[in-house]
Amino acid sequence: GTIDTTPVYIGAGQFAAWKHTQLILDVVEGRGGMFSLDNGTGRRFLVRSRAYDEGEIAMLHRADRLRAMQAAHDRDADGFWLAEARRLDWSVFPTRADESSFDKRDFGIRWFADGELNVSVNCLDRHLEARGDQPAIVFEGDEPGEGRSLTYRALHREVCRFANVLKANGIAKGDRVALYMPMVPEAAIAMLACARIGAVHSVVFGGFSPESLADRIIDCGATFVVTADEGTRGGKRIPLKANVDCALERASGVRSVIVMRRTGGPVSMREGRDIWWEEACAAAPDDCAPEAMHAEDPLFILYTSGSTGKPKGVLHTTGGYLLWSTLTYDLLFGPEHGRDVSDDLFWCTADIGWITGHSYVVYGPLSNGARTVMFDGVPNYPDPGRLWETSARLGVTIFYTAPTAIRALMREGDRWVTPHDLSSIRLLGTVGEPINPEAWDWYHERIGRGECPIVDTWWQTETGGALIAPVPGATATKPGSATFPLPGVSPELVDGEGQALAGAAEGNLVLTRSWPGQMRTVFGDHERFFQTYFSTFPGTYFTGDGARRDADGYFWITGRVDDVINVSGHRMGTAEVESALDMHKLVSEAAVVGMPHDVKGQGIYAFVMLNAGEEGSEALRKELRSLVRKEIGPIATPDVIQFVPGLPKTRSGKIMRRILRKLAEGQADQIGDISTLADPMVVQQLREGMSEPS
Ligand code: 6R9
Repeated sequence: GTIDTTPVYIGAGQFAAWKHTQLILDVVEGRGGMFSLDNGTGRRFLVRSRAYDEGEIAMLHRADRLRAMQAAHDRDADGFWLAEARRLDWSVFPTRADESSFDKRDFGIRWFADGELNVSVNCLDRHLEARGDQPAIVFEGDEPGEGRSLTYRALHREVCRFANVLKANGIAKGDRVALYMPMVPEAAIAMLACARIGAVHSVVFGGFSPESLADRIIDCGATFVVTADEGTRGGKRIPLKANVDCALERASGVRSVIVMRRTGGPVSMREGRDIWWEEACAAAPDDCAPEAMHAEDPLFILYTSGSTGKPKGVLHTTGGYLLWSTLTYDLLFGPEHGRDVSDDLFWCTADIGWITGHSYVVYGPLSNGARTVMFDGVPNYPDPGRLWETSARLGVTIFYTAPTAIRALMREGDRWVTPHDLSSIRLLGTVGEPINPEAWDWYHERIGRGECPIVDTWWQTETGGALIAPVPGATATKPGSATFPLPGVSPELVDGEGQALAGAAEGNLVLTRSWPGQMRTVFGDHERFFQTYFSTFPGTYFTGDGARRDADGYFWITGRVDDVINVSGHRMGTAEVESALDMHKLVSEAAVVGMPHDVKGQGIYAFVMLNAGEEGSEALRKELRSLVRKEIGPIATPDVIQFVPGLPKTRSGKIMRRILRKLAEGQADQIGDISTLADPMVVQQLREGMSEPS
């Protein structure tokens, strides 16, 4: 941009108002000197200020540091990544960084391949000397104030104990362990214990049905399941152990189930298979030598929905994933200048059943020596003030949640916020879906007092950690934009043919080079990994998202461009919901699309065609809804079910979802060309049927 060389004089107040919204480009002189600002329009100012403090100076250096990181990466990428790798403790430091290729001929993702380390050592042992007595996990239960905190020393001891329990039950390096747990410290303990002995965990969200749990256990070949008697959510109980029993009728490869007592509710324990957590741990020694792992040894498998077929087992490995969760936690949520990471209390509200819970409840914070909150409740229990009451009571300083939660709480009104003193909060974050300006403003004003920066982090299960996000204090934000790539991340927009689009443009979001946190494979199906992500736009990783880049270079994620819908920040493949509906004996065929939803972001709209001669009814709708709940889980329940006489198909028999999406969005007048349909009359029938659905 152009530089206006006439100095503008600003005072402390003006500086404070600008500091989170203006991009500070250069410190021209030192303290009390001159620096230049970019007001977001690309116009640069030279600014002289006499009234800023140490913290503000530090912020200028943060911007400098970020630019220096990017420059170092551009000069010598491998040198940069090896220097960043020093953030971790390695038993064998790697000599090589990126050996990845997106090309079909020598395809593969590999980072730091000759390095060796252990994730639990990085999250625990290395903090013991300086932080042994500092809280690591601050647990908040379903009932307000039901909680406890575990120091790094206590967590280390529990992890070692549980690692010994796993070993005593025959679990060895490389074996898969399924976790079906509430949001309790024991869940993190089990994850870290797996990491300690080199077992591969696969966490299954506690809200998933026994069928979904069985599918995942079978797919990853888990031989061991960790669960609790019951979970509690919003005062209600979830029969976790009973669900496991049900899943194991089909998933017969499981040898043992370890059960922690959460509620004391009744469970049936099968002799020779089921063990109580407390009893097993009481008998276990509390020291356990960590297994030395190769950087590319698997750390975990986490299932996520795609546009086709069953959920994919996303596999992350040891070195790259840990570096990415560690580095991004520090860049986005790290301490302010002159402060220690433990001065903050970090609360990420995600469940550990999702990637956000893996990277920013457990691995990223603990690797950095932070204090991380684990919350086992829901935002509206006992009332819609819960998150704010709890933040105030615990003294949370960094709060990270999903736009859907913000929208839901915003609708409840400010009276749930105002009674609580949120002055401890200094930083806010969002993840999971685009945030709309109205929710952004409310979050900023009501929760962030109009002062806290909002870190909008774009990423995916597949990316391991954030890729596009503002670095607080260094990146000027625009509400609704995830802003710029983090250092070393290379997003590009391409058109339908894969041609790169320059400047301000809208297109498909791809990444042109690997980063350490990238997934390594789809468990058990490497070919599917390549096909899903690298075949659409050869030579690049295709995210499945669309995005826009504005004239200032800011990225705005516009949402999925494939058949994945995002319901309350949870990813769902339309194909999964369809195959659940198809299981009903009266259903001939179902097609599912997303629809706009005020709170959930997207809702689920199902077009259901019944067998010839069958009539749709309210009772059948209820049956179909409960079928989906049983097969997948409550989060997949359709919002609207419309019974239809036919589905819009091409002559080759492919459902034209574009048309269904328009109908579900209430834009029947914008359907466009339907000449390629086998039977264009179908569209008219669908439109006529639209007033009746519920
Ligand atoms: C971390 C996580 C990934 C999909 C992703 C995109 C959407 C995530 C976003 C966002 C706009 C953001 N998404 N963060 N869209 N702005 N800040 O959510 O992983 O469950 O795998 O979902 O979520 O569509 O492709 P995951």
